[in-house]
Amino acid sequence: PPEVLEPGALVLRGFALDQAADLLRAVGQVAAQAPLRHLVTPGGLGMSVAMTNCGALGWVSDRSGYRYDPIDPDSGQPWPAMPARLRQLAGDAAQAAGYPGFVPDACLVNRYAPGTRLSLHQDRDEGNYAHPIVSVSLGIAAMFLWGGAQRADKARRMALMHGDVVVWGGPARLRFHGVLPLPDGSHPLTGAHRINLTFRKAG
Ligand code: MD3
Ligand code: FE
Repeated sequence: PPEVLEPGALVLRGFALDQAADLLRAVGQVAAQAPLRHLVTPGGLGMSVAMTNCGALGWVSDRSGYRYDPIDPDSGQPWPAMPARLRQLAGDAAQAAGYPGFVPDACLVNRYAPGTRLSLHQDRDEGNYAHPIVSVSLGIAAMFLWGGAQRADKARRMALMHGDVVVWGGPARLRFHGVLPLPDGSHPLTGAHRINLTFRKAG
């Protein structure tokens, strides 16, 4: 059963476990068309997380800022379509967490190598905060940081393991969050990496 983290936020431990290999195959097909890359922040630093997208909209960052874009700036082509099994999994997880009817139009693929971290931030580039965000963890486990409504609020730590799905909606939608540096390790499906899929309704 889903475990409530706080009102609006639920973790579904192992929800994606039986589909993990299929999901990673689909991610491989996406990355063959739209390769993983290190985006540059508006401040000019390269992000340590490697990213790509599938779906009608993709999250991108460059010197001019953050945005959702229908075009992959590296190829000049639309992002690869969101594979049906990915969209289906996100919808099923949202439903299991109490958010029926979630149809994501953006799937951000984050790849963490050993030492890669994601500093504390909010997800606020989406058009409508009424929709939840669904996140799927695959491969090496990471320590997730989950804070409050203010950057300075004390953050809790939670291990996110292969196959775990987290749904963030309602009052939890704008929580500060991040990921601690990925430990060294080896996973049969992802090697030294962690792959995180983040599904959003961005448009
Ligand atoms: C809590 N990704 O892509 S997923 C991101 O593991 C991002 O790659 C992390 O933060 C990762 O923006 C965390 C869990 C997550 C995603 C979105 C959230 C937690 C969230 C939105 C609001 C609150
Ligand atoms: Fe985020």
